[in-house]
Parts: sequence; C-alpha cells; structure tokens
Amino acid sequence: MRSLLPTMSTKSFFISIVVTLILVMGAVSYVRNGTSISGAPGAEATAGNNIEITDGIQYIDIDAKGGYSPRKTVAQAGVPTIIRMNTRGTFDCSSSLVIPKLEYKGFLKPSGVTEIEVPAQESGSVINGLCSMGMYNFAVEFQ
Ligand SMILES: [Cu+2]
Repeated sequence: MRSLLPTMSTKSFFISIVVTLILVMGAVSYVRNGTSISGAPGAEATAGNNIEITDGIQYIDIDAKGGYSPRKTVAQAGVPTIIRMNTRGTFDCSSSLVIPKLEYKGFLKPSGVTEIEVPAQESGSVINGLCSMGMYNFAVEFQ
C-alpha cells in the first residue's frame, strides 16, 4: 500500500500537468485570436506593411534580389513618394532596374539602399518596375 502511494501521486501530478498545459494552450490561442481580431481594424488604412509615411513623405520598401519583393504594393495616392530599393548581396539582374513611367534606368548597388523619387500619383496610377531583361517585375498601385 505504501509503495502504491508515490505512484498515485506521480500519476495525479502528470494529470495536473496535462490539464495545466491544455489550459495554458487554450489561453494562449484565445489571446492570439483576440489580438488578431482586435488588431485588424487598427491596421494602417490600406497601406501595406512595406509602407510608411514620415513627415508627409511616403516611403515604399522593395527588396531586390533574385526578383523583387513584394511583387505588389498598394500605396496612397496624392503623397510625394520615395521608393527605397533594398539590396543585400544582389548580383543578379534585378539590380538593373527600369521604371518606364518614371523614365528611370539605373543600377542598384550590390548592397544598400537606392532611393527613387516618385511625384504624388493620382488614384489608380500603377508604377511598374522591372529588371532590364524584363524577367522580374514589381508593381505599385496608388489608391
Ligand atoms: Cu532580369
């Protein structure tokens, strides 16, 4: 009887751990769902997460390496804009960038940031960028 007692308490100890884990996991997933639901309406208007507006200038970050990312950006119309092309060890042709609408042609440095000024765009305007060979591209749509 005495030897059974530790076994019993070990068993109940494990059960209580399992129950605690289930409760904790439930609470965590509840909190996560809660945040994502309450976070959605507060998200910055229609701006994508690669956009920030500082002192009235809209900055759009696009990564160039083996293509462009994000491929599509929705930005705000009517705001002077700077596209920041970010490179990090970019030695492929995505460093040779053409933006026809801006009459821009340039080579991005292999690593760093190249800023391209874009005058405020009308709603509905789309600016396309592509590598000089035309195999990679990205689009910024202004709304
Ligand atoms: Cu290319």
